[in-house]
Amino acid sequence: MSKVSTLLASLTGAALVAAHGHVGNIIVNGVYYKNYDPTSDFYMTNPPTVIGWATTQQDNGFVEPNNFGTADIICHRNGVNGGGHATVAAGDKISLVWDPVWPDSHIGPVIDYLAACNGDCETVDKTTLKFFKIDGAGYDAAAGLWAAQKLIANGNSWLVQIPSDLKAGNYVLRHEIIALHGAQSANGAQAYPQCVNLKVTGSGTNVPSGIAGTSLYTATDPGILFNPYVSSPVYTVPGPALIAGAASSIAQSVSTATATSSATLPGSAATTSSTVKTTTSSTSSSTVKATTTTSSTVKTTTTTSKTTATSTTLKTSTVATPSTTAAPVGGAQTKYGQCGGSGWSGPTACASGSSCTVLNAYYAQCV
Ligand SMILES: [Cu+2]
Repeated sequence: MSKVSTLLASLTGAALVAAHGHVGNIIVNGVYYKNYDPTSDFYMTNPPTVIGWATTQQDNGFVEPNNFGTADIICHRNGVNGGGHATVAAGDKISLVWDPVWPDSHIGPVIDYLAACNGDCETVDKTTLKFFKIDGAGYDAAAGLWAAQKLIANGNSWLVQIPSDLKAGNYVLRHEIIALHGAQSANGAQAYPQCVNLKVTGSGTNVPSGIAGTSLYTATDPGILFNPYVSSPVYTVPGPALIAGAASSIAQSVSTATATSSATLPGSAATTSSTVKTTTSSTSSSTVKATTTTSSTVKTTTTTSKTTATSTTLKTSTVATPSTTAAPVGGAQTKYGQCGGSGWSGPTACASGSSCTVLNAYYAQCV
């Protein structure tokens, strides 16, 4: 690093404003649920009812460590309950897909929590939620990868498993990336919590104890104030311990949606929009492929039967597939995208309406 970039890093390190994304959709057993889109739904008079919580994250931004003791850390800035929920069975896997593509500069952990709503999640007071950690992946020394980098490699998605012994009921899933690219400076980490409402079915009896969202982290936790730019990071994932029996993450794979569903309103039965058949394709050679077949008709509760198989023929009833972010036009980076920094080999020009701004030696962004 040159003296100039060192100086630049020290000057800008405390004032990082790089902002980077939200969960665009959630895939549950092959069914696609739109999430709240803070970059568009916020501006609508009547935004669609979704399972995700509304936020004032119009800039795709983050919660800064100085606000980790405030209600903003619970379900992102000014989080307001999602108007509906998705139904899942205990033990099911849920894919959370980030939009736009998560930038590779934004290294850090990926963490998931659940909190029982003890009633409808659509109306629960978020400050009463007690979160317990069901996964939390940091730096994988063997692979030399941060969890956020694995998320990018996994189609910008993260697969989360609902504990198989979880008691049936309504829960808020709090999924989060904490970006550490500026975390060597005080107040430099960036938390991107995303909340969705789930109705969990099953015969389990376990509701682990949890803690308030405002008690999850402090600005000086070892996993929050942390310099990731060392050769072999030794990183402690912040927050409470994992619940008993949980792993730091499950094997990741990309979920493909072949049907869409809207959020189920409180007190209503779940409906699916069409016949569903899905394939989950593994990106890990060691992972057994899981094939989930879901048969349902309109106005029936989705029922699933699971088998394990190594391959499947997909009967296509094309409905909707997850939206993808358009590639930069003409080689220019899109707004909020990365356009420079140490090791960066991507586009250095910005689309019209934004310009490439150096934030530190490792990162420049179209803003
Ligand atoms: Cu960013």
